[in-house]
Amino acid sequence: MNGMNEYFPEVPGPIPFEGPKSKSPLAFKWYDAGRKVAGKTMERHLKFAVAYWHTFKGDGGDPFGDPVYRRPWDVGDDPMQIARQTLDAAFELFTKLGTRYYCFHDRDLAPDGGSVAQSRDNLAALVGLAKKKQRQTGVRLLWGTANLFSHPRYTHGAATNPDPLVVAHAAAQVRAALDATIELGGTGYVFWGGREGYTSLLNTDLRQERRQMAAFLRMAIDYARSRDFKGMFFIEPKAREPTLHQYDFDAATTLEFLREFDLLDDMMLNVEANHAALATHSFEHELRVAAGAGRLGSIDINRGIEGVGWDTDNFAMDATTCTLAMLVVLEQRGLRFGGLNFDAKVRRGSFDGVDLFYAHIGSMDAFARALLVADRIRQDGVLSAPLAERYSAFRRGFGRSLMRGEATLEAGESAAEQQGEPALLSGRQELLETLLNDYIHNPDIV
Ligand code: XUL
Ligand code: CO
Repeated sequence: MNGMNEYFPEVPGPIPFEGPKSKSPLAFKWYDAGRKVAGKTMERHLKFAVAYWHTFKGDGGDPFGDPVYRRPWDVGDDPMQIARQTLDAAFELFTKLGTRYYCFHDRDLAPDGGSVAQSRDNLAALVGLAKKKQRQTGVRLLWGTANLFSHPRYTHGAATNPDPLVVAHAAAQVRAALDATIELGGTGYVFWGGREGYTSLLNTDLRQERRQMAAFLRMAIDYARSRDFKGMFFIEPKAREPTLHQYDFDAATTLEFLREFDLLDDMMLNVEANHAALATHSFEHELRVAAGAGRLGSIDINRGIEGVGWDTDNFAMDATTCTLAMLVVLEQRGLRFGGLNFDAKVRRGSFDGVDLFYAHIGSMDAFARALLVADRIRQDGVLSAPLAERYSAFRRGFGRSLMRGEATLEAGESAAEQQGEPALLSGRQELLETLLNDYIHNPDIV
């Protein structure tokens, strides 16, 4: 706060935990940072990160309307002064809210300086200030990234641009963003391929562009490792928007891309709920595909609006979706390098500063309760026991040798002949859905 301005005077902070009976909108009902669940505190399970771009740089503008938020930190003529004010506001919100992490794009933190050198200097100056604030508050950087999609030069892509000079500008930006992430102790670095895709195949060489993208990622990884970066690289799948088709379409496509170009050992996925919807998948599907490959690294926990075909980035509040997500996270024992980044924005009509608090508090409570419910579901083996039972026959006979890669068609034929027609067993889907509901809605469950 610089000892000068307070940007959220209506929120005294820090937001207290008051429990489910509390009626205060500025208190947590479920998120109790120090509470132990499955051997770890809630804070360590959930690792909430505030998204700098939506929360502090969002202006409520949409394709039909001008900016509507009047943020007290977004005033003045000097972009660097605005950046410093924004940083003050950000750390005020983090400390009042009790969120321990944040995420940013290079251009969120500091303005484009008009040249490679000036942009680099701008970022370095803000990184210096952010570092000081991190030290004062204990708030940490979860991941950094570079905005390679807003500037007009990236219209036809950044790494996948047909002009290598554009790729070179992207390289300069990523180098500075990596330096910033390393300096601030970030445990992750994200690549979201905003414009790495096409709007028409008539002017696009797919093979060429995918090779460019792989070479670019390799360059960035090698640079960061040479600078002793010990964190993880995340790639964030998204099907479309702003391009018609993005090369990191969904988790399965992205895993295949990483495998094809030998990047799988260095990268994990940052799965975003709303992006899953754009690929016509459920959030749970994307999380399970990534986790199944051992590559679920971090999560953007926003939510889309059903039936809407674009990235609305609402705050996640839905109990079922959150519970299914936390089940996956618990199963893989957490997100070592990543966390839960909100990547969500308040609606255009929610323009008060206090709305930012209501939004984060509501979503934190939704995930905190989801964590408790998911833990109980796991402890009681509600889903895991029937699942293990369903595949149990693979522990013996033909099933076992199949899984060991030792089976033959002839062995299958003789098992089929000897054992006759298999028993037809119900999948019990509706029963499982009911059990899930019981756990989610039972007020005594946690
Ligand atoms: C865009 C999106 C980004 C990434 C970071 O849809 O999700 O905000 O999370 O570039
Ligand atoms: Co995202």
